[in-house]
Amino acid sequence: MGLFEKLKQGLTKTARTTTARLGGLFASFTGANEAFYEELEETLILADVGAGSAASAVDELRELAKQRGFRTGEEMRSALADILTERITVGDTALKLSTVPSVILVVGVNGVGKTTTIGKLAALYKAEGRRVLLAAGDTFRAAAAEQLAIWAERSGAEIVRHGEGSDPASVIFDGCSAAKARRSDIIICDTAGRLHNKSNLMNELAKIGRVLDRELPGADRETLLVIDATTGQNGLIQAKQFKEFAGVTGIVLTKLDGTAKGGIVAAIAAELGVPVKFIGVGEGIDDLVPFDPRGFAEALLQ
Ligand SMILES: Nc1nc2c(ncn2[C@@H]2O[C@H](COP(=O)(O)OP(=O)(O)O)[C@@H](O)[C@H]2O)c(=O)[nH]1
Ligand SMILES: [Mg+2]
Repeated sequence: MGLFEKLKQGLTKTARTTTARLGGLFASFTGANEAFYEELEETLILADVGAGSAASAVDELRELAKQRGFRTGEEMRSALADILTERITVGDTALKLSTVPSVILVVGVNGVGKTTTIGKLAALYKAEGRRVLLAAGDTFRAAAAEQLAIWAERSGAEIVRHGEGSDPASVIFDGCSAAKARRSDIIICDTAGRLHNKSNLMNELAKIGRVLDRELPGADRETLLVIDATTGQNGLIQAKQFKEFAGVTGIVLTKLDGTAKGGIVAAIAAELGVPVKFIGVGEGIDDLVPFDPRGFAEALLQ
């Protein structure tokens, strides 16, 4: 299956709800009037595009329609696809992993799909022929390292893990040593999404950051914040909290297959100014799609 098909498949729920309405709106288009724009804005808000983003996207479309004298629903649809594409294009969607080793640090609250995403990323890079090492930095629950070990086996990656309750930063330290000794191309660090309280979590992540700075100076590092799309606007609030603490370089938006609100991508990209780099569209090892703003906007409005 091609990436665009995967993307479309992942957005099935969004498409069924939103596209049904948008499709009807564009198909029965007889002329740009206020009722049309109002319904369009409402539909975008229902898809979780965010009230501010929806309003400004519709304003832009209104202006453009006036200037260019759009007459057909297809002209409107295609102009809206351009507008949404521009809004969700906020930076490079590719990961920068050019040093050996390079680091991917994966952060986010509990249950959003961090460990699963790491498994999918490991498989992706292994398929490109790279040596991948996973560091089991979520020591909060014994099951967490166990789950990561299963993904390591599935993807053919190596893993460094310690026992439950051990210091996450020391797991990362050992991961760095192992990566250097084994000449791994990419070390992917898992982290806990829950500690005793939020400031503990942020302190722990800062400590991990310092270990990486010290042990792998000059290494390319991507800090990916994982957000569960089904949590809608709550995910956006989490993202703001995480973004405050550290250099989040990209977002992975998971579980897009399980929501009718795929428009959250637009809200996240526009409001955080951090690029969405991957989207998760299922629980399987292949269900991670590099994010493509144009493809996404087209799939949303197909
Ligand atoms: N449907 C769906 N489920 C996902 C996706 N990503 C993760 N999950 C599921 O979400 C649950 C939590 O995932 P996990 O990786 O353990 O989250 P973590 O606590 O952040 O490490 C698991 O049941 C995963 O299978 C996705 O893209 N789509
Ligand atoms: Mg986990």
